[in-house]
Amino acid sequence: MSMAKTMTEFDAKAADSGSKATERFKESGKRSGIAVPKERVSLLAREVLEAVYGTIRRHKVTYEEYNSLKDWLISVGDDGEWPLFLDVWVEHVVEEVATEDRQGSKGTIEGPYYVPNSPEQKTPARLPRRDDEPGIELTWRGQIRGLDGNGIAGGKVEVWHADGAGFYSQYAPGVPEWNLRGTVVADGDGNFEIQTMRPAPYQIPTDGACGKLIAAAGWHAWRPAHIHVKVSGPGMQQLTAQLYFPGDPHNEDDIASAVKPELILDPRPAADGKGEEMVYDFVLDPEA
Ligand code: MBD
Ligand code: FE
Repeated sequence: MSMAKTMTEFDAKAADSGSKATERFKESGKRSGIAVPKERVSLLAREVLEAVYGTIRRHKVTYEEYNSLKDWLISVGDDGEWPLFLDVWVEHVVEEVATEDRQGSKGTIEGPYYVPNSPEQKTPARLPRRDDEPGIELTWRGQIRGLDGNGIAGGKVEVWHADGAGFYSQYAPGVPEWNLRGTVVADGDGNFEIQTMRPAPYQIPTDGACGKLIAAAGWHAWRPAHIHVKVSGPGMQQLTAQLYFPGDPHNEDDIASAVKPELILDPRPAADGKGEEMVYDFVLDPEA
C-alpha cells in the first residue's frame, strides 16, 4: 500500500478498526438471519431509489459526481467499512424506530465494536485494564429495575468502551484482548458496581472510505466520549445504550447522531478521592 509510509501510528490503527468490524460481522450470527420477504425488499428498495432519483433531479447531479460516487462506494467495500458507514450514518434511525414503544430507559445504537461473551464478573467488578492504563478512575454504581420499580435478580450489564487514547480492544492492535470489556452480574436486587477508566473522545477512522467522505464534505470525525452497554435480565428486553459525559463538545454534534439527553452521566469527584464516581440506573421493559 503506497500510503503506508505516510501513515501515523494512529491512522494505521484506525484503518484496522474499520475493517475488523467487517470480519466480525461476517462471523456473527446476524448474517445468516431470516430472509426479508420479497414484498418488503421491493417496497424498501424502490423507495430508497426514488429518494436517490429525487436528489439527482433536484440538484442536477453530473456524470463527474456520479462517477465519484461509484468510486467511493467501491472503496467502502475495499476498505471493509460498510459496518462503520452504516452504524455511523444509518443505525440511529433504525434504533429510533425499533425502540419507539419502550417505556423503560432510553437506548441508542450498538455501533461497530461490540464483542459478545466478554468475561463475566460478579458485582463489584473491575473491568480488565493494563497496569499503566491512562485516564481517570471511574466508579459506577447502579441498579437494573423493571417498569414496576423492582430490582431484577440475574440482571447483567455488558460494558465496552475505548481507552484513554480512543482505541477499542480487539479492533486496535496491541490492546489486550478483553481490555475495558466485561459482563457484570448484578446482585439479587439488581444492584451493580463497576470500576473502569474514563474513556476519551473518539475519532472514527479517518484514512478509509468514511474518512474520505468526511474530508470531501468538510465534516468532522468525532464522537463524544462514551461507554457502551447492553443490559439484560430474565424475561426482559435487552437494552443497548451508550452513556456520555457532560460538557463534551461532541455531545452536540456526534458524527453518529447517537446522543440523547437521558444518556448523559453526572460524574462527581469520588468520596474516597480516587477519580470520579457516578450513579446510573436502568429500567428494562418486559419481553413482548
Ligand atoms: C464507535 O466507537 C462507535 O460507538 C460508533 C457508533 C461508530 C464508530 C465508532
Ligand atoms: Fe463506540
